[in-house]
Amino acid sequence: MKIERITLREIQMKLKSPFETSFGVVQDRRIVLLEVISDGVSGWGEVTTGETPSYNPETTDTAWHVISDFIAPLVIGRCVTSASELPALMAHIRGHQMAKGGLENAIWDGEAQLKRVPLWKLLGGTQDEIACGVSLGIRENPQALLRRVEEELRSGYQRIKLKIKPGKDVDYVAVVRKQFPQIRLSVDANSAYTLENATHLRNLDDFGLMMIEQPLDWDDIHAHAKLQAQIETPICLDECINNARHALTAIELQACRIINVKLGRVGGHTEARKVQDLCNKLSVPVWCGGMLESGVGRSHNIAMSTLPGFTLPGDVSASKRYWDDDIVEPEVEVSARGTIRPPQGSGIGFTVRRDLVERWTVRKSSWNAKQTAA
Ligand code: OSB
Ligand code: MG
Repeated sequence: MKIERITLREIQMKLKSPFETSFGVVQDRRIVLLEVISDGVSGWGEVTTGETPSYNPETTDTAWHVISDFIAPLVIGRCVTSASELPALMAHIRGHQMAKGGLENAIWDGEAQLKRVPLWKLLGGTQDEIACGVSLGIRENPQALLRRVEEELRSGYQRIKLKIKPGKDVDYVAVVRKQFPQIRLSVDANSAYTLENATHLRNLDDFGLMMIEQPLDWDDIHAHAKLQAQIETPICLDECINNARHALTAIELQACRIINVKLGRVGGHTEARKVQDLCNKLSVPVWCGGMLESGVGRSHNIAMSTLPGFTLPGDVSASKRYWDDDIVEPEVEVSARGTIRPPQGSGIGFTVRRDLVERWTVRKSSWNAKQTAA
């Protein structure tokens, strides 16, 4: 495959309602999309950075900079036999996994189309129906949260994840658990606590949670090992795991019992596949996390979720939970039993709505391979 053209753009999309986590509130998304033409075929990828460096160090603007100044000039005009060669090509660029992942995933989409297979099958996916959960932002009070939980359960979602932070944790979980003793329930702290809070966090052990996600510092695997030894609730790492080596470290140190895989955070499908493969071999369940993606990122998440290690419901939910209009056709829909069937069409299996993408684009940049004699 020759990488013939790269188009980088930023689009702005407004979430239907503000989403609050322990690190802040977001409603106006600034999403970076990549379209890569390989051998005449167009593939799409999404850079899953936040607008601010509060979840991890990357942002919309750092991704724009790194792709414009380093990644696009490096890969334009290159010939590769598979998208899986991209990580090695970009290895001397340290970090910036989300920027790299957006590009690599666009090439995966193109590769699958050239091979006329669905991306999920090209990746080695085996599940033709994936289980979906939802992530609920922090609310003003437990009653408001309860109303949201009821709504999502009525839609069929198989697992409810509550965002928590100090002062809005145990009481909120208690109210939800009392009303719904049987549901699969988990919490996500996005690094809002320290080891000194271990005694407080132990109160969560009363609620039969599936997991507590990333309670401690975003880059501190060691501290999570210390906490896991003091609480019964399984720890799931999100922010801490940027590659398969980190996953191995965390598992061997017993810092977690579950891992959340995000395509952007680990740098694309190639590394995500390694993480799930390692975890599968070591019997550590994984699930697909979300980053409030548009339909493009969501479609890649669906493909990844079909891999054999993804045994727990992911944060992969319907387009209509986030957007009035999504940029893919058909929109991502979730069945009444809380599942998504990956599409049968080639590539990501969703069509990008170019009219909407164009309308919402606020900046755009392109690179073209030099013409070479055939
Ligand atoms: O920690 O999983 C997280 C959103 C933005 C940043 C971090 C996280 C999240 C979510 C939302 O939990 C997942 C989604 O519905 O896309
Ligand atoms: Mg998380």
